[in-house]
Amino acid sequence: GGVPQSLLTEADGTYKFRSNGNPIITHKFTADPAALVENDTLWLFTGHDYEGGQKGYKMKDWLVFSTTDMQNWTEHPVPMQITDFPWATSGDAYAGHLAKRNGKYYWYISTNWNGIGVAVADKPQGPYKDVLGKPLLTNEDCFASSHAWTCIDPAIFIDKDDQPWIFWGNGVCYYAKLKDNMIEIDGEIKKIDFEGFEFTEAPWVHERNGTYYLTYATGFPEKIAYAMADRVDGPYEYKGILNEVAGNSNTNHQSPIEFKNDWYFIYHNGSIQTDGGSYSRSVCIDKLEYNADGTIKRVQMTTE
Ligand code: FUB
Repeated sequence: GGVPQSLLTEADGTYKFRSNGNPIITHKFTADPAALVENDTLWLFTGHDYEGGQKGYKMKDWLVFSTTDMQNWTEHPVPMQITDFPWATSGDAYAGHLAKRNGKYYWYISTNWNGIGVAVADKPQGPYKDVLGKPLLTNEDCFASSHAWTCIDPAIFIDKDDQPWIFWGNGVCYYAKLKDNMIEIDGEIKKIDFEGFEFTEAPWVHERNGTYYLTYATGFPEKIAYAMADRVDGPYEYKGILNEVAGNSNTNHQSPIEFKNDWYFIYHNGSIQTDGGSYSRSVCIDKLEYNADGTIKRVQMTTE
């Protein structure tokens, strides 16, 4: 394969491209999408699989893209690298999530073994700086410290009362309150549990019309499932599968988001993989549609 890694052509270091269906980005491999909407712009933060025989999730940096119409995209200069977190000695840039609070942008990131960190910036496109100089959460912070892979995949949700929450996990889904400063855990770390909950990783919480939705990866190869609740901390009720990527990617990591009165389901698949297989992923976007009772329709994927 010959996907160029650097096509940054504009004087300001950005690269403009148009997406023609899925995957929306074809000049790089991208994974683990996390979207943030601000005014008329959708910001898309992703992980970055490498071209050329990457084996395992060996990712060195994260990427940031923006669009106002879901077709014309700007890629911004690389906003953050795993080496910006010197304590992340395992050196793998795993899934992250963006949150805006008090005029600042907080990027919660995970690393393969060293836990979850948080970086801050004044603008969505960065540059981002490690705030704590150490992890916000480590495997030891989780109850099942014997399960070494618990501490990945942060997801932030700021509730209507302004309370920020963090969800994360692998195998077990943890959650806790964040303090208003966004960089300290407030109180107890708890676990999500409900009938039919088979949690692999990639939690994401969103709210619509007073209903809270927890979407997450289940099984392996992964499908995205969802559950509904009346409160952010549950109890959640399992509601079913939203999508599965057919055979070309073991992982599947979703970001459901409302933008300009439509809901979108952003995820990744392995549809343009070359020699990387499951380790050469690409972000895709399809519509997310709700039924009248608030349940979500299975996502109609426009490309496999
Ligand atoms: O990209 C590395 C890991 O694979 C993520 O943290 C998981 O969600 C899965 O997509």
